[in-house]
Formats: sequence, C-alpha cells, structure tokens
Amino acid sequence: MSQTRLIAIEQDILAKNDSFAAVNRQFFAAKGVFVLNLMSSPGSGKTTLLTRTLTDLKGRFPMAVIEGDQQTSFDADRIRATGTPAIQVNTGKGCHLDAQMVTQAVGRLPVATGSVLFIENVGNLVCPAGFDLGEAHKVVVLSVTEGEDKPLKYPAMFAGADLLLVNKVDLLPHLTFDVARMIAYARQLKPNLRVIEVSATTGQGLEDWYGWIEEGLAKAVATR
Ligand SMILES: Nc1nc2c(ncn2[C@@H]2O[C@H](COP(=O)(O)OP(=O)(O)O)[C@@H](O)[C@H]2O)c(=O)[nH]1
Ligand SMILES: [Mg+2]
Repeated sequence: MSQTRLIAIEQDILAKNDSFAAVNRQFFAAKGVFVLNLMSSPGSGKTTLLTRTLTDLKGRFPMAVIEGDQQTSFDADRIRATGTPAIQVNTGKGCHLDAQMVTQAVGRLPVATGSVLFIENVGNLVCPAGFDLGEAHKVVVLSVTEGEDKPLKYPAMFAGADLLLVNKVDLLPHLTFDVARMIAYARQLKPNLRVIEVSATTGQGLEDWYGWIEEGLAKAVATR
C-alpha cells in the first residue's frame, strides 16, 4: 500500500473516532459525568487500583467502569465483585479502545448523573494514546518495576496525560528505580504533569488520588 493511501486511511479512522468522542463528551458534560481514561502497560495495577478506589469511595458518589481487554472478562468480574456496574469490551486483535466502543458501552451501562466513569484501556503504552474517547482526562499508570526510561520510550502516552500515577511504591525498597528521574523524563514531555505516588495494595498516596477525583467530579457537576 502506498504511503499516501495509508495516511489517508489513518486520517479517516481518526476523524471518525473524533466525531464519536465529541458525542461522548457532550453526553458526559450534559449529565455531569467525570470520565477518566486509565492507560498503562499490562500489569501496572490498573484493575487493582480501580477495585481499591471503588471500594474506598463507595457511597460518596455513583461510579461505573468500562473494562477494555483483548480477551476475557476477568477484569470486569473483579470490578463487579466490588458492587460497581461494569461492562467488558473485548477488542480482539485491537490494541486500544475507540470512542465508538465507549458510546456503545455507555448505552448498556447505568451511568448516573453526577457520577465518575472509569475506563480501563487495553494494556500497552502505544495505541491507546492515539484515540480520544471523550474523557475528561487521560491518566497514565506506571509501576516502579517498569524502568525510569518508559516516558522517553513512549512519549505520546506521557505527553497526552494529565495525571501520572506511580504505582507499587511499596516495592521501592527492593528496587533501584529512580522515581525523581522518571518524573523528570515525564515532565520533559508534559511540563505541568500532575504526579501522585501510590500503592494500590498498601493504600499509600490514595487519598491524594481520591482528592483529585473529587475535585474533577465537582467541576463536572458544577459546569453541567
Ligand atoms: N506490590 C504491589 N503489587 C501490585 C500493586 N498494584 C497491583 N499489584 C499487582 O500487580 C499485578 C497486576 O495488577 P493488575 O491490577 O491486574 O494490573 P493491570 O493489568 O494494569 O490491570 C497483580 O498481581 C497485582 O496484585 C501495588 O501497588 N503493589
Ligand atoms: Mg486490568
């Protein structure tokens, strides 16, 4: 295939995605729904962070989850075990969720007015960065077992994020991971990137993450 034709196809796909993303964003804005698109490598702890978050924030405001994976409904099952409504979207060979998948999932999910909708994207640091889902913020999770160099290796992911959750900080005593260096790399790509260091298993740092969510939700509700 010629390079020109390839670029034309890519532009078509992205334009179609953007029009669905705009529809989603309008729907979420009208209902005061605060939507977060969580992205990371497989195994960084997205689902663990989510189950802990849903359990800790239960009763404060309504929440729902869209789970993206190539195969299985394991993660949606883990989320539903917390009592939160969740939809699993399997992308098959696809390496990311797209905005139309979110439109369809939202049609099958009880998304309450004034709620938080978490979207767990397919695990990798590449393709999810290119697709707007209509979210309020892209949140990237990087765990301390992955190496400080990841922001520079996968720049689009970090340049497009509004919040970086550095997860598994409970493991730092056993590693040589340099948190400050990794954050400096990430801020080369996004100077005002907000960073919160957390452990989904011990709960360290989670209050800051919850505060950030509550602030965002309050804004979404106020501008409804
Ligand atoms: N030590 C430690 N392990 C964690 C933490 N968060 C997640 N894990 C573990 O990392 C593995 C992958 O977690 P999972 O939530 O499935 O990651 P996902 O693929 O990003 O959804 C599991 O074995 C979790 O128990 C953490 O904060 N500390
Ligand atoms: Mg997961």
